[in-house]
Amino acid sequence: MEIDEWEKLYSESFSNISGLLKNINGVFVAYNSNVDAIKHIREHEVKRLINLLGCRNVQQRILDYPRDIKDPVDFMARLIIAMRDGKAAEVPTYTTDLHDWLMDNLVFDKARIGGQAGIISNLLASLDVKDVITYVPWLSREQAEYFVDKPNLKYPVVEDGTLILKSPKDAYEPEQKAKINWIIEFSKGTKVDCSGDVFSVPRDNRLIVSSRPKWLRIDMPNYLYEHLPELSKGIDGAILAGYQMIKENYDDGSDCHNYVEKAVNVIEKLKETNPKMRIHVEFTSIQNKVIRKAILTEIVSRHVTSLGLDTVEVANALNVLGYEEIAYAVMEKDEKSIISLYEGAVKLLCELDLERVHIHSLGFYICVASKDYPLDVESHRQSLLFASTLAAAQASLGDINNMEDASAGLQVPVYDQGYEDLKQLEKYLVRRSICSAKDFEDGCIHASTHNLIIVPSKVVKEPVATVGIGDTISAGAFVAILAKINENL
Ligand code: 8BR
Ligand code: GLC
Repeated sequence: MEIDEWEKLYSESFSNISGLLKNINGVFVAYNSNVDAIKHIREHEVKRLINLLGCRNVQQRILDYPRDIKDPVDFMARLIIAMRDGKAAEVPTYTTDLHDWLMDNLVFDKARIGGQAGIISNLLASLDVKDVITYVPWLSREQAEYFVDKPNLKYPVVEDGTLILKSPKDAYEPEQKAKINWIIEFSKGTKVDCSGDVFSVPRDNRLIVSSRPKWLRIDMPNYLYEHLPELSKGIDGAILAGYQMIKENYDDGSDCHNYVEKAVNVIEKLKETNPKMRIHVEFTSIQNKVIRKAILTEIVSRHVTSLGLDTVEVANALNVLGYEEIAYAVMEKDEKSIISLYEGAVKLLCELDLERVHIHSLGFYICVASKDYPLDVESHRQSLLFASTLAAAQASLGDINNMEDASAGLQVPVYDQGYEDLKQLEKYLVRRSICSAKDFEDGCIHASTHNLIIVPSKVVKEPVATVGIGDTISAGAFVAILAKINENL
């Protein structure tokens, strides 16, 4: 299909899906909402911070590759690594010292809702999805203010033994502190000079410093847990994220296994009255490999139906599942990496016993679905095109407040580089007789063990910000699919 035919399909899919979203009865979204303090860092600011901390110190720490941030030098090292590679990263910090240092030395440009669950809840509520039930175990007053003020966004509480859905603004814990993450966005072309070691940032991206205070728990009080079957009766699906915050060990003697078990119990409880409920997990950057593996093999595998991830996350996931070679090939910046991405998607689908794996990359999306998925490949494709339109709207406007904002994404052209990149995968699949060139170009493939949907995506040349676009893509495609499934009922 030529690019202009894709553009036409984009408009048709957007109008089809936006008209169908009303078919959704409700969606449950948990766990991680936080406040994002966003700073777009400029060349002179990077230079000032390097000078302040000492270039040698920073260079040494880059070699150490800190997996959590204990001091400003760790921060600077991870920032330079992210800028050098143009790759997104999320690194935890366990004290508030860095927050204070950043406030003194950098200051943020704006604060907005953060966390995958927070971003997704606001997006779905803004698109007028019925009953978006959001849950965050640490709902503070400050956090509640960042949720959109819409009657369809609800927070579950239990009063006198009865489940009530309230606005988050009426449900917060007065004593609860806010979780504030720092998002350092950087632009393509920014020059960094660390004592003669000079590079130019290859693409727009960001480093996230994720605050992990001691009270942070991926958990749910028992009284709410007991009401989950009642809550899930009226909804079609759940989007779960935030498991990366599970720690190996806690001060009170509990460990990751306790929290993994709780996470699985919540999913099973949701399915008690609604066994067919579709559950999507949005993956993310998880530094700790023990936790990364436990999330995939113990929470996602068998319990979840759908997984969303970006390319770095695909490599990370494959790595802990024992597919180091494919993981390595995904990260290689050569023509074959897209083939490995596809192979990796199939491995994840089979190994984790999923119905659907959706990979988003800059320029194209690859989705593999099980043969028995109750939706045709054309509907999957419509869902991906709807998601890409949302991503383009988010990248151009920074925020999507309603369907009209979302439709602004249609003005963004399909990225020709992404369209070109797909040709390598086409050659590979056609050569192996997995599909015909025509099927590949239409993006709808029936392979023998799975279905495959591939679309070129819309990319904004100068995005307002990149944080949260992945969440928007995955949530957009997932609810589009729920709407399509309900249309067929
Ligand atoms: P994560 O947040 O999970 O890393 O996902 C980011 C996604 O945002 C990428 O996979 C890419 O598809 C999308 N994206 C980025 Br980054 N920049 C974009 C842009 N300028 N326009 C549209 N999509 C973008
Ligand atoms: C992670 C970060 C959060 C950010 C989100 C965007 O959840 O912790 O700060 O808003 O990713 O995807």
